[in-house]
Amino acid sequence: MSKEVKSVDYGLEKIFKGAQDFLPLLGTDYVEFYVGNAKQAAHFYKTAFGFQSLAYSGLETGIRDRVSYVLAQDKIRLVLTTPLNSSSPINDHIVKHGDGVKVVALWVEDARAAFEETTKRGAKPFMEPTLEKDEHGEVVRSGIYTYGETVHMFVERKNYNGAFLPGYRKWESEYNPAPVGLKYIDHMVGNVGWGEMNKWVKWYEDVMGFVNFLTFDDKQIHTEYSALMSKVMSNGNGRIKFPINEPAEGKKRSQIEEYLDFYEGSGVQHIAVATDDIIETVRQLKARGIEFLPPPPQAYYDALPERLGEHMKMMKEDIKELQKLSILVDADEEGYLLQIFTKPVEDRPTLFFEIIQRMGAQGFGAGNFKALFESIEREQELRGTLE
Ligand code: TYF
Ligand code: FE
Repeated sequence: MSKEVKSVDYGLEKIFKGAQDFLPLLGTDYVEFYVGNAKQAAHFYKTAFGFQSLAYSGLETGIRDRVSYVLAQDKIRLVLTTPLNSSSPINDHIVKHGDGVKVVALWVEDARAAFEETTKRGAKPFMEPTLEKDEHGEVVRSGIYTYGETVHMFVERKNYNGAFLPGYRKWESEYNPAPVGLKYIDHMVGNVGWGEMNKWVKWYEDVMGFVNFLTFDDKQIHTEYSALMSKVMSNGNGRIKFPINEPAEGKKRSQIEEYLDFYEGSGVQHIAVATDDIIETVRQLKARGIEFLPPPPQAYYDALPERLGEHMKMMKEDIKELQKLSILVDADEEGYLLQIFTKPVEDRPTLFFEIIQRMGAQGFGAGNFKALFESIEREQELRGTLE
């Protein structure tokens, strides 16, 4: 759906040229969550995150075993799916992982070729290429497994002009809370098990043709207590960015270990969504009950002018305003970025959201890692999961 997101042109082309073009990706098509109660989850994403009702599938549309609600905000589409009986395999996913992301769907020109090219390179199939059609046109989908039980679907929308996919009907609702300014998915991060990061880096290189364009080792990403490693994978046009984290040895239990324990395996850790106006977006989200990580200490904001140097002059935002909302700031050669992280949005300390506003910078906020991870550790302490 992120058709209008321009490919990055900040000197990264050279790196992206290393990517292979056997799997051209047009953007993120949708993200599907398996949840215990999709009706209530949909209400939450509408009320608190400002998503709009888009499409529905379930008993009323002839689907007997599951219900799916589709929500949209600008280019972002979320699908919330719940099983309608105990024999659905969706239950097994929920029993093991709790509510979480099952599908990261990618928009392609050719879903059959995407399936062939990736399975030929070793991907484990999830769904053979399947043509779906209704009075609004045709869609071809196929799917492969990535880390854990997570899946990449490939979605080829021929000339489809229905609400979402064949089998769905338009969802008209009288309850339509205003959007909060979320625009598109900037990146989605996976947590994988001990020592598995490089295996999945290689998988994205070999199977998907991605390149590793940023690496953070445990020397860069650590606090007094814990550490992690992270490698950012990107496709050739820079529209799809998948950082992959693995835990590293530290004195106490890291947030990545906490995730792996509670998700009972590898999975999607956070979804970063972009806004053009983070101050207004975060104000709205807070007013609607979204909880963010505790603020960094005063010293973090005191040190900003020195850390940002020249970039301070470019900044349109008032630091006091950012501090009031606990928004974090980082900068690199290309510009700066503003970001903030929610607490987990499930009862298990697993999936959370990042809100990000890029003002040129194409990094991931490495300058914030320490403050961010210390905030997370304060939360872990309250949960008794830091040890
Ligand atoms: O996506 C990123 O890399 C940043 C920072 O557990 C980050 O959002 C990295 C690891 C992590 C939480 C945030
Ligand atoms: Fe992130």
